[in-house]
Amino acid sequence: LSRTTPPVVFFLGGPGSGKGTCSQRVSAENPDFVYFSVGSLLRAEKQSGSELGKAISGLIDRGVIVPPEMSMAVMRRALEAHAHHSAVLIDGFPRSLQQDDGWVESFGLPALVVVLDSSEECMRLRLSERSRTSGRADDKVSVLDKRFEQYATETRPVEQRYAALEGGRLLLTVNAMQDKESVYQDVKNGLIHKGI
Ligand code: UP5
Ligand code: MG
Repeated sequence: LSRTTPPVVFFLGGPGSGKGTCSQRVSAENPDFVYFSVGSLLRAEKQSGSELGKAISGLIDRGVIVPPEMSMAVMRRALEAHAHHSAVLIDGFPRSLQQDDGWVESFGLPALVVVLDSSEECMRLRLSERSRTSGRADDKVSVLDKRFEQYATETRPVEQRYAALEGGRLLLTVNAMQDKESVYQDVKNGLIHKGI
């Protein structure tokens, strides 16, 4: 992947805001768009039992953001196989200003940053529902507080950075408390508007 490769779209928003649900649907309806969940890539690395996976495991299970070099390593590997797609959708990244710096330095600015905006109450409700079947170690109530704290202190500043950059041209904020269909339509219209 280089600066000349397909437009990149980041999907940000709090835990349970619907990043995965919405970005996977965009990808499913546009097979030419490749989809990556950095969280899923990290969970897969953990399952693999590799040295890196062991290091990651202790962090994600506690809701802590992994060091940027670890997330960049799993993502770089995944991206290299998909450089021919017409757009790259990245779910749940960058998680911090430091990660964003690392990305922009290597690959340049994203074409669009979609922020799924939701109240914490709404997100908690969805996650407690999902926790019954997700099997995710970090869906435990005890870990949720940490995830919300990391979102507020580490990830919100990334959203604010893009809100301020180029007069907010790179940011698309969507009301994520609507039903799934409406959220999807708003995102889709935003992508079309951007020519993606
Ligand atoms: N749902 C979704 N949309 C809905 C709607 N509009 N109306 C009603 N229900 C809706 O959705 C959550 C639930 O809500 C689902 O049951 C869904 O059906 C329903 P989902 O699409 O799963 O939300 P999402 O935002 O993807 O929530 P997720 O829990 O995946 O968000 P997180 O940001 O917490 O998790 P992620 O997998 O991205 O990261 C996990 C961990 O990995 C992090 O905590 C961190 O430790 C690590 N990580 C890093 O260290 N670095 C990274 O760069 C990325 C991750
Ligand atoms: Mg997700």
